[in-house]
Amino acid sequence: MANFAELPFKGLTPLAEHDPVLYDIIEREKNRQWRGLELIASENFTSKAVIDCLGSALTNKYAEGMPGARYYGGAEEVDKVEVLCMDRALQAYGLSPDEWGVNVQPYSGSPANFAVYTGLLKPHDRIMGLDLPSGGHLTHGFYTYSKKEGTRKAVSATSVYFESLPYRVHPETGLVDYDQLQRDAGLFKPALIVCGGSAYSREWDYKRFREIADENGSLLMMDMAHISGLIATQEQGNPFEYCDVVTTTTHKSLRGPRAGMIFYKKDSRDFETKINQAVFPALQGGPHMHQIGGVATQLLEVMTPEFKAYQVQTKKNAAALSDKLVSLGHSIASGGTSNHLILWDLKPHKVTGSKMEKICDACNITLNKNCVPGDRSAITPGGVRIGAPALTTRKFLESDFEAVALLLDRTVKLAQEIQAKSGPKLKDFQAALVGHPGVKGIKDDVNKMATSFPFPSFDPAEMKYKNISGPDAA
Ligand code: DSN
Repeated sequence: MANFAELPFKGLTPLAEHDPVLYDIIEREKNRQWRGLELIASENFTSKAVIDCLGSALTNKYAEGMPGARYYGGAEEVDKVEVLCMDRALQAYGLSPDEWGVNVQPYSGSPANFAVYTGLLKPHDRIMGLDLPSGGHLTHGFYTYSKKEGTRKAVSATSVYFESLPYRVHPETGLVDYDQLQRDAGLFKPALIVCGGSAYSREWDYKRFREIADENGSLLMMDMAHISGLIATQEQGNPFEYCDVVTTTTHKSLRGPRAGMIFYKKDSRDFETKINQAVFPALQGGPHMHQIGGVATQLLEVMTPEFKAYQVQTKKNAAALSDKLVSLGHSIASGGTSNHLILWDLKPHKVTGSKMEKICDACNITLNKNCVPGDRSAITPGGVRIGAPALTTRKFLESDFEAVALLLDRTVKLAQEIQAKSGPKLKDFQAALVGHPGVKGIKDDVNKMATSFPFPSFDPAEMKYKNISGPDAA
């Protein structure tokens, strides 16, 4: 065995030297992000400042508890980080510390939502949230039916530990069916109604939600994860006027690191104690202080005029993409968008969302299959979800998004052509994409376009892989 005392100290060895295998994968990932068109509505490219926090000494520190009341010593500096983050979070959303409090410790959005349910509800209390195929999130309560077992299957812990009944979007308008929600809530009497979703391109009628909640003695929670950047800059309606609790992730339109936050109303119901104790010790251990540092520094950026301009441009870009697709004869759910994303209904083209996702991936365009209003099966979604936040961060403007629409139009036509030969099976379709000259043509154009735009987080000039097709290109 080596003599420990004589061994060299290796703690300052850079990753490239310490672990060339992992370093190489990260460099490939950087190249992938730079050379492609990132259209996943929930993703974004964060700043170098945020990345600096994530790779900082803050990751070394345990700090269970709240600032000033930790279970570990040596927390004086991380206390300052968390207090700064909490102060900036309230400021960024224009909230008075007398009326609202915030917990910035959730590791991400799902733990944040579950902490609210754990803190404010009893096991098996009733929840109503937007159905997953209507654009809701798993954590808003979702059941599916298992054909194999012949039973209802609770997919997320929300429906394992609580009873949930979904509300839906109207199959024709694509808008939340508030009348159905009102009728069903009157019967179901939920303890909590959740608004917000992952694939909804229109405004939320918070006033109507509040009325329905009040008719049934329900709490009202908004999960603003997707639109938290738009809300901070008043580019979407204000949920804080009507809701009891507002949760969010911090890495979507807010453009911070991956983390979560819970805002709660301060009043006689003492949500503060209940939510803080649900986060820790009920559900989580030590907060990830490097993430909290990253959120704090992102919130500083959120309060700048530049960030407001970014959100305005994100909306313009999503609208430009939608309008161009419509002008090319495509069908967009609800006829367009009021926020950062669109839902493209591919059923008229007889191409499934899964096939479109696969062919786009092969062309270095990243988006995801998604249910669209009117879909009969959630297993084979009839469309794709497309978002503007990430490419807007890279300085894409409306004309650039129109060019993206043309690339998507070419891609769906190519999908139809390939499917006509491969047949309907996804496996055969995917096999036909490999080495296809049409795919290569689109990919080359995508790479040329994407690499002509700047990139935050890291300097492309310093990447190991700079060939625009990427090291793994066919
Ligand atoms: N997975 C996220 C999304 O894509 O919308 C939600 O958590």
